[in-house]
Amino acid sequence: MAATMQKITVGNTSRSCFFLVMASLALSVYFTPALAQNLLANPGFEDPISAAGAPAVGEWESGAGAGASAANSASMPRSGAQAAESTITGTPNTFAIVFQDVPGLVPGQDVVFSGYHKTLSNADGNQVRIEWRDAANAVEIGRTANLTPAVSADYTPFSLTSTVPAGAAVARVVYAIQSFEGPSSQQVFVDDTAFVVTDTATAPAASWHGLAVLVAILATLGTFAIRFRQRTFAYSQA
Ligand SMILES: [Ca+2]
Repeated sequence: MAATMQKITVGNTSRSCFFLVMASLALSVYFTPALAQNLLANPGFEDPISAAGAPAVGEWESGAGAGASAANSASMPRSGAQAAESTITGTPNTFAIVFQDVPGLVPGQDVVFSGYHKTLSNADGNQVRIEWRDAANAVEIGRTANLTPAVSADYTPFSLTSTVPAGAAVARVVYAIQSFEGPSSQQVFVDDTAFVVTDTATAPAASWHGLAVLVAILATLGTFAIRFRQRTFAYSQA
């Protein structure tokens, strides 16, 4: 009889604690997804790049001046079936650009815009930058300096780290090529891009995550403590 009672009690306790642990893990997962999640749509350019113009939330947009182009290309993908291809054909003072708007950001957040690029030309007029825009995506707050990473005949990574400035809520990530310093021919491919928040200035998200982990640990410790005490009690009654 005593053994039966003990089994039922431990079973109920185990289920309760198991529930607590799973709930805590769920909380932990729930409050974590904004971290290190790629916030770009169509990061590998497998879907069409739009030419409709800004805004560009949830899609890549392209633009180009005379003698230049930017569009999907199936000739040199790093992964999948397509990449973005930007070209300038022997033309001075022109450009080609692809860009995408990432909304919902908070000033103070550290972010990274990254991807892979390669070229079939010797010219190096590429520019990587983030243009910061207000919450209405109507006004540019400021922009990062242009990153001009070396681009070679094989795909190599590029990465731009920055912090969301005061007043900004949208990051317009830009990969451009240009020939403002004279006529040139350029052919550059971009693939496998990402925009991630690497930490957060929003204390609630960080503290909720920490709290969820703490609850999970305490629930697990509680499970062992309760089961140990009940088994000790059962043995003492035997
Ligand atoms: Ca691709």
